[in-house]
Amino acid sequence: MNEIHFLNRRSKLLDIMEEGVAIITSAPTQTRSNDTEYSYRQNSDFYYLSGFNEDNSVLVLIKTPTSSKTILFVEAHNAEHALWNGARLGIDGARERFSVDEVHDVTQYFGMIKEILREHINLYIDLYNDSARVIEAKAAAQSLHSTRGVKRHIRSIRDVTYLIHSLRLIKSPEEIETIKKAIAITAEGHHQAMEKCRAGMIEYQLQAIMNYVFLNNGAMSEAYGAIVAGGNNANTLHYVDNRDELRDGDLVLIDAACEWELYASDITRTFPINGKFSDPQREVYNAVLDVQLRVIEAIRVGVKRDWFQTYSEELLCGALIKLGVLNGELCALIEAKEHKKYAPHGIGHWMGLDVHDPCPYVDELGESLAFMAGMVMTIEPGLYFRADDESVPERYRGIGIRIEDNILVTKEGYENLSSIIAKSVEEIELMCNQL
Ligand SMILES: [Mn+2]
Repeated sequence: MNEIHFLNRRSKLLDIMEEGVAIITSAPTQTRSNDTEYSYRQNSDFYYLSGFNEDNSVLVLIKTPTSSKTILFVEAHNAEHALWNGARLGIDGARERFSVDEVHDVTQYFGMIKEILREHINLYIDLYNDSARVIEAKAAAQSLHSTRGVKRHIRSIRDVTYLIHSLRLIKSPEEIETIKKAIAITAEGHHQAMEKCRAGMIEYQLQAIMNYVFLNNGAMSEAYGAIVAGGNNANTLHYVDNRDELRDGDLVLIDAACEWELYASDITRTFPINGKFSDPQREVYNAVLDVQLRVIEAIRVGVKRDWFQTYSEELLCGALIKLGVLNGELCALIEAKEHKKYAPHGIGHWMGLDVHDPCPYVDELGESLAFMAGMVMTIEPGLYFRADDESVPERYRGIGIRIEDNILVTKEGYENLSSIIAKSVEEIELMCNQL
């Protein structure tokens, strides 16, 4: 993504801030074991505003009644660090690459932030994730408060993330393109898993096939820990062991996707390990698919998210009645939340720089948000029938199915960004029997 996009985002944040200082910090590195680290993943908010991928950096936005200024603090180039870990961009490099007003060595941060805060009354930080640099800023504000001769003091500390997440809710055309790139690679991963799956393989071997496709196409990593769940394992919603054998006659549920330039995709497909749905599997599969298609069909600008959740629950409950899992009258069953036992999770979530984008679901008054063009959400209905659940007709026991696509709300209605991935019974059986 081009520097102009990051510049635009910073000016949008300055627009919705009141006068004051906003501090957004990079993610810390995380120790994996002893002296080795997890591969670095930037804080999504910091990346959204800076496009900068190094740790130990801070972005400061300053707004006065008449002007604004952006400052980026970065770690200076260091020969020792460069030898072991590769060169950092450094101060001159950052000045060249980023259109911020000033770039400084991060070692100057504490002294400079103290000078900056002398002039302001509002401080915007991540209230719920105090990083070392945020703690330093608070300490600077506190010491100014007890310094004689300082006329203005920080009087309110606000959450900057809420403002950033409100901006992140609506995706730009460039963000949509980036998400589409992630989905294109993920699609190939799912298709290869369908083609290469055989009874007797281990779940992690399907994960390995997908990860090969992700890395081989230049994606940096999975967007989240993959779920590869054969048979009854699909009924454990966050199953990530992925170490069981895939058995002939079972389904396998794969919830896995890659990240491209820090943007996520999030796709689930469920398919027969031997390439052919049994009758009971097809019945449940088509019930879930029908719900998914109808929910997607209802997406349009102006529909409230709450209505949409309710609608999907009605459809799932109706499907459970049709399958003979629930008996009774729809409204009464919904009222008693009887469907929740077999369809326990929500219909979907915002998706973007985070797989579960932390964007708001309600407005300032707590009212459910209505869909607007540019929002991206997952639609992922599922039905889960545990093998040991005697309340379920025997033919359906041990079947767990989820189908998940990534949907963009458009002016005209919606665009299914992942429509290229095999989904109908016919498409899936064809894909499974390619090789
Ligand atoms: Mn999801």
